[in-house]
Amino acid sequence: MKEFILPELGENIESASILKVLVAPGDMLEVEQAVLEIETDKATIEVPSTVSGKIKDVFVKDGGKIKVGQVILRVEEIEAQPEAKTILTKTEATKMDNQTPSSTVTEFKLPELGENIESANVLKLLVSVGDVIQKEQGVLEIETDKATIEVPSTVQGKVVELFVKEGTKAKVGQVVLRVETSIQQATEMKTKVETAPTAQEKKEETIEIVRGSATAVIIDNQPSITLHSAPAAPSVRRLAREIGIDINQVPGSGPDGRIRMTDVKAYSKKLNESSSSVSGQVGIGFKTESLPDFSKFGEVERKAMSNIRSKTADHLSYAWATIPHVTQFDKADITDLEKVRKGLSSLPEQDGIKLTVTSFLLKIVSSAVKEFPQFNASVDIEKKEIVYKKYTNIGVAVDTENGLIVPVVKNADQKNIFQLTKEMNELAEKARKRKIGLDDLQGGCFTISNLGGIGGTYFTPIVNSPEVAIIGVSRGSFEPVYKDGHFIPRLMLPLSLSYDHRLIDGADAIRFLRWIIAALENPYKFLVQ
Ligand code: CAO
Repeated sequence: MKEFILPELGENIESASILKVLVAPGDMLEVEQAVLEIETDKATIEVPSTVSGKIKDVFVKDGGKIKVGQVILRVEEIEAQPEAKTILTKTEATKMDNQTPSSTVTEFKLPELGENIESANVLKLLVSVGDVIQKEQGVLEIETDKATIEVPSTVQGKVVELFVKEGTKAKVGQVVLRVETSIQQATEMKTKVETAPTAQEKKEETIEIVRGSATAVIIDNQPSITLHSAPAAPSVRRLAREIGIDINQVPGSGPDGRIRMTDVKAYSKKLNESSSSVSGQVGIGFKTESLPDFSKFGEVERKAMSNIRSKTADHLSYAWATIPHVTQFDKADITDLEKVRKGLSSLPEQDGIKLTVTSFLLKIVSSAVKEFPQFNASVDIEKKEIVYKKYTNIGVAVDTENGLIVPVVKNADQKNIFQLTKEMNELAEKARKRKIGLDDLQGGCFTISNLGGIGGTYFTPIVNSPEVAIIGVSRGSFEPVYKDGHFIPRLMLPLSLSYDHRLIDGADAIRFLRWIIAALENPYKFLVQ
């Protein structure tokens, strides 16, 4: 009999509420199978088992409380655990021979691949008949209309039949392969023991017994299987896979080195931080390609990156790799705004403060993010929460000799257009003179990047993470606009809104952009509101 207790859940977490018990006495339990759904102060978690066998007793109930270290269930072990080292002595092996070999055959079917995806092309088979596979091991490489995916197995054991071929189509729900589970493998190993292998044969057996990601070792006449698979729950493996991290490289902080969600994130962060080092890793787990020897093609000069450049590179790589970006383009007719701008800029009482398109955008955007709160938010993917900000701090990208800097105009919604312009100019000046303080660069909610003073038609700005949207402004120019049966010259301003599609839908993005455009096109109406 083996007991399974509630493992450590994280720092300062001693207990949890049980939302659902996912198993019952009599069930066959496998390692990694979820047994409980629990809720702590911080998250809702599925607790995966570290034991396998037939469940004899379950000691917890839905709706109850459970403490770390408390016994959840008891199992009767009937087969070797995949993560444990199984050593069969000759006597044990012979004993098994006298029993009817009870092997279980399990089918693995092509799982759901996403909405409206019913089938996929099989690009590559990653396993063969005879291989011993583990859960989460990639068994197929397939291609759908949307992506190329490696399909991980949900079963473990020895592959006895394969039902798909490379270059053919496979349907969702179709049986891909059948596996026979561990007793069968053990029986096979026993046969090898009895034939008393020579040193050379032992070596060959090592390869033959287990292929794939598992390795086999022979200790004297006792073969044993050591499955070198990183111990981690499927959800943790999935996260690692999604962000391009090799789970086997992640150090586990849980009991027996079990890898937790937090370990994968910490490892990813570490990789990210060391991305500028020579380790060959950049961003979140992406390998860089090594550079050619440029001097073969002509003269070159190498210069160290400035601190700003290296920080910008890290920050933008992170934002680009983690935020699913969409950019929406549109144009605003700023012919009337240009008149207002020139008129207001010449007001003597305004102390020579010259208004620009950026001034108007600062004012308008500060109001727009209040009308559309999802644009003044951040995504906390770890906690599956959205953080809505009740303050309005707007960042303005400033081009400096040392690189791009984004100072933040604080509480922009509470300031008039002249105050905003004055503050923006002071911040830009400080940034250019390298006098900007950390405080001026923090706490931004939304960013404006105006390249129009320099030129350009449209561009695709990168969202300034952890913000969720950024507006890019290109050069305003006169264009013929068809109105009342005639083409008339109008000053048109191209706008590019990039947004985080995890939080913002396309329809909301265009509504937000149209709101800004309406304000730019009706400056009097907007300013007197
Ligand atoms: N279309 C047409 N004209 C524009 C314009 C646009 N989109 N934006 C500015 N202008 C005009 C201004 O109205 C001003 O014209 P006048 O001299 O006739 O009044 C002139 O260009 C110069 O403006 P400016 O750039 O000095 O002032 P600004 O307030 O518009 O911008 C700032 C301030 C700090 C945003 C700007 O100086 C700057 O650094 N822009 C670059 C931002 C950047 O690098 N973004 C890239 C980020 S991603 O790599």
